[in-house]
Amino acid sequence: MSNPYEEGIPCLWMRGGTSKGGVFLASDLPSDPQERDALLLTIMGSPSITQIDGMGGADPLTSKVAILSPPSREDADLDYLFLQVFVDQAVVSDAQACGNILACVGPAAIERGLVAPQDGETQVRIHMRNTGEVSVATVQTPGGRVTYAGSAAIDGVPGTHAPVPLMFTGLEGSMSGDMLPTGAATDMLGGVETTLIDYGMPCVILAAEDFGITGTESRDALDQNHDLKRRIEAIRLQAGPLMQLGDVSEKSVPKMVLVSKPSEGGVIKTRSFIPHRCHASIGVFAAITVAAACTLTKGAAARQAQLPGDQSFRIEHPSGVAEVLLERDTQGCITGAGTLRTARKLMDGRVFPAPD
Ligand code: NQM
Repeated sequence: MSNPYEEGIPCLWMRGGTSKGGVFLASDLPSDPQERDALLLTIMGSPSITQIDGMGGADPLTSKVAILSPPSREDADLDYLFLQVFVDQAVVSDAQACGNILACVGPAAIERGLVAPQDGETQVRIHMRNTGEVSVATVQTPGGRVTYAGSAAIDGVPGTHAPVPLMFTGLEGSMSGDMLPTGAATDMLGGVETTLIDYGMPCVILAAEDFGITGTESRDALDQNHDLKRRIEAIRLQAGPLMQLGDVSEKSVPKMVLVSKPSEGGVIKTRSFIPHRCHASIGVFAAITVAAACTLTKGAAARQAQLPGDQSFRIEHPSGVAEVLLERDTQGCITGAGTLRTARKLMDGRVFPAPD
């Protein structure tokens, strides 16, 4: 029987926020998840640290996939499934969301005819299948066409582009059931104080100083610090089951976030491991979760945070600052969150899996 994918698979290659990946329609991919994942591994060129035989960029941030399909619930315009294609392991994981790739989902849904554009701006309600929430993205559509040009800038991406504001509600316990899955703001793991928290992304918050570092080190320096990475991974493997995530040895969650005092006018400084490489900036949901951790009464984030007088939480990271908006009620409980991202269409064509 001939290979149905021999002629290539329709695909958009897009940047969303500070990440990059392939955007597919579910109807263009195998419906069997195992068959689909095997195909995506060959498209990205995984497993291989260089991903030389595929589209992946040899970095978890550029080895990502979004799969779009018609909505499975009435309060959404489409479904979005995020898949992390591991670079050096034959693993494709749906066990996390991605708020950066989410930024290109609204524009891609309009480009692919899943959502009708308005003249001016188009609000796209995106059901994030990984975690179950609906996010609202606002896409610039002057004259009923998506535009990627604009004056919005985000740290970690050169130049300016059209803004894509993203708003969220109901992020508490996105994968862990509760915002504080152990019921406590702090737990001792591996001999250090940790905060196990999930407000959009399961994260383990750690004080950089507890690992003998300042928290201002570069991504490369931290990636070379094998002793640090071993200690962090041992804590991560213990945290997984405590966060209702099961055995996380082959999962990309929880993310491990080292925090220290801010030095660039932000709320807190971060260095995050996602989970085995240090992030060049910080994930969207990880930044929102760190902001939530800053509002707790205990823990390394709360202790070192310089809380803002308004809703704007600026989270410092290795390439600048991520802006997070946290809405809180009069009791201080978080009721919603948001962030500003940009996106860009890089390629619209057909991608070819490895020949049989
Ligand atoms: O936390 C990287 C990214 C992400 C995920 C990661 C993300 C998020 O920067 O919402 O965006 O944590 O694996 O794309």
